[in-house]
Amino acid sequence: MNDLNVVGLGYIGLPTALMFASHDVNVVGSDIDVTRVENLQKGEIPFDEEGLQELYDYAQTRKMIRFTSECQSARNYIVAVPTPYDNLTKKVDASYVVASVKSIMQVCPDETTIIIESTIAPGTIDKFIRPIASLSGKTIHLAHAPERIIPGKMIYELNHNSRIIGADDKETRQNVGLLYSSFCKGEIVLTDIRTAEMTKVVENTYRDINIAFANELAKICLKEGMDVYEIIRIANKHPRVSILAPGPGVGGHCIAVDPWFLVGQYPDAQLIRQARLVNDSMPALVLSRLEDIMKANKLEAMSQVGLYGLTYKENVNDTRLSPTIQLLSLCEEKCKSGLKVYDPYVTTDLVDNQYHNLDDFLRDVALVVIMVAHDEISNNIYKLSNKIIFDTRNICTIPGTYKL
Ligand code: SAJ
Repeated sequence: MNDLNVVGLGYIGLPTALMFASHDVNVVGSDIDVTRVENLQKGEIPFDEEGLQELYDYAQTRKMIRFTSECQSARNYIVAVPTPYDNLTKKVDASYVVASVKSIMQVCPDETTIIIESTIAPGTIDKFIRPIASLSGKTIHLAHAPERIIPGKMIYELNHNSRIIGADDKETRQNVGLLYSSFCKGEIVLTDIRTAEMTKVVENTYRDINIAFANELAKICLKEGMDVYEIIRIANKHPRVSILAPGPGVGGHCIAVDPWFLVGQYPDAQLIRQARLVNDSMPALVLSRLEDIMKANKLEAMSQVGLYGLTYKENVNDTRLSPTIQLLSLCEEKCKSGLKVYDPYVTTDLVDNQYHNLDDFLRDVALVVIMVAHDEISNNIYKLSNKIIFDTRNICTIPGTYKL
């Protein structure tokens, strides 16, 4: 029998499945997206991540992984599917997790263990998953092992980060801990399911609030004509102060999403809600500052402006909830168009007026807005010396550069 079926082969599921398969665990990776499965069978990886190709090649040569579009019988399951939030209620939308667990129930043997890795609000397993497991009539051991890996450093962090494992009883905790210790070199912390659920959401919420504080400081400093980066740099010399960096907004499907789970469930969580709103307001702030900079430089047409970067952060090709895309949709609402856009990591056409070469892009614009601090632009910053520059990431030291 297969040791493990990883359900959901996205940003988390795929590296996780490959990591287990590279450490002598017999893995089936399944995904309802048939094209993704066929591509993986052919050796095509759906996204770029340092070390992922090597991990894939290694797992394949060891013949420890195969890919299918349906769940298979296995001793253990890991569910790593998306958990968005409901736009209206802000509560977690657990429908993909629920659907995955229902599919697992069709094929799993008795005494199987189902580990949810997807980020979920506290109480989600009790409310949505436990009833499905109970109804099946099989003995199912439930666990929550939320991931903590950061895009751009996923493989390293999979190996080295500490892991939380929440389960009902000591035996399941230890068994799941043992499974993860096949590759995980970090500390494995065993706890109960609700604590694991809450801890994961709290970690991302902490970061969101810290970024919101930096963004709020940027707004205050802008009014006062002060340099927010210098203030944060000096404040961070205090032994107990560590403020993060302001930026054009918070993107990705983790930090911009998970705090909403808490707000949806606990509407009195004012600080968490406010932090989300501050971070969500940043693309609008960048646009209004851009309009001021254009006026000051007598630029009238948006077509003279280029946005550098489409991804949600540096050196990844992930564009989910990207601040640049949010800014572009704000422009459309105002009936403004013509903004030019370039990102070295986005090779398909995603938005209007998108370029695929840095030099072509720079040739056609007078003002460049640095939205993402990819290494490419840091290494070629000299190419901006004859441009008006609005740097939302604080990477450019050319005199006259506008900052947040
Ligand atoms: N950002 C800022 N200022 C900062 C740091 C980040 O504006 O000082 C912005 C980034 O540009 C980006 C967004 O925030 O748009 C989020 O990026 P990130 O690098 O902070 O985090 P993610 O979303 O890529 O990954 C986070 C990580 N969580 C924490 O650091 C607590 C990662 O460890 C989690 O595994 C991941 O969420 C997840 O999957 O939950």
